[in-house]
Amino acid sequence: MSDALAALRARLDDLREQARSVAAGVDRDADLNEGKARFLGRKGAFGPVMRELGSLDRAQRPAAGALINEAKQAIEAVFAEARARIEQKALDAALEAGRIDVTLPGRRSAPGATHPVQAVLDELVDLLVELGFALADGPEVETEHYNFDQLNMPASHPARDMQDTFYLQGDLLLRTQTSPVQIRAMEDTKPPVRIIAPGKVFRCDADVTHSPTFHQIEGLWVDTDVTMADLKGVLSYFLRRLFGADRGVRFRPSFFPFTEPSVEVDVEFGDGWMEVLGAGMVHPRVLRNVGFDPTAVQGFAFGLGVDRLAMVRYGITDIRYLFENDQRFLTQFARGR
Ligand code: FA5
Repeated sequence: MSDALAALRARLDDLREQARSVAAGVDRDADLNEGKARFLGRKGAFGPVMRELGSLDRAQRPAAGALINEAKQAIEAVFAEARARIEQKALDAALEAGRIDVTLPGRRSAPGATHPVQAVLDELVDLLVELGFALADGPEVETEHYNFDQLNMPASHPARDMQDTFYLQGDLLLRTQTSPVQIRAMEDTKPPVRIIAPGKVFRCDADVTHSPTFHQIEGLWVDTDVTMADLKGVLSYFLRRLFGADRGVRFRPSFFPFTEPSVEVDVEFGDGWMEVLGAGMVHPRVLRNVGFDPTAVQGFAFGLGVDRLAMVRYGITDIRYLFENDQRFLTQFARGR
């Protein structure tokens, strides 16, 4: 080999050595690209080498060209290896960061549960449907006409004070009871009428047995020969099915403008009694208000306090537990706990 070629080889070997040490020192993509450009880029170290090729003897040029190509390829390989190393390192870091320890205990999702009020409501509705009552519905935002007037409580009637009312605009209000659904049902159907109407009602009321939003189920049965004995029979049967035969139940005379006679029903609870419903024989004036003839048809109606029945059912002593959404209270009703 001529001196010129030997010198070229030495120079190329030196470049390879330099490239190897540059490639070994980079660990970021950008540095790698910059390092590679220093050797193989347009203005890289091979530029001057190529220019020198022209000053060699023509006979030596092929051998020199081969040496240069070989060196270039070797340097390409050095940087390709460095790139693979950087990529592998990035992959390892990503895998490490996203590592899942399959031996850790799983995160348990808390199972939901039917709310005690909903559970009792469903149970009551099932029982009443079994007794032949059909479901009816009415709006929560009512008019004074349906919530009061048609139920024999005209504007001046003192009984309106029995239920502290949330009034809205005009003659609209939040219904204080499910009884307006009685009127709507009787307006829609000729006798016999036998419906129940579960739903939310609202009163400006709050203590251990009174909630501002609570639930009632209205019941109404109008036909040609419905009597007070039917009322007592249906309610007694219903309460026995709910609480068993041993639970004390008492009927007390009471007053509602839309029933005559009227009763309230208490069930034994703790050391005393819990009032759970109001009921009575539909007042003749109410029947007339919807176009029925009170000499031809009679009926009974009742309004169950669902939240109170839930309290008795589950031994809950303060109604506020039912709507405070305290998990410690609610999870007690989750099945399988
Ligand atoms: C009424 O609401 C009548 N509409 C019931 C009725 C219907 C009578 C049909 C005759 C014929 P009263 O205001 O008593 O009545 O309420 C009925 C039941 O709802 C009560 O016995 C009680 O169980 C429940 N209740 C009343 N106020 C509240 C309250 N603030 N929070 C929880 N439950 C209540």
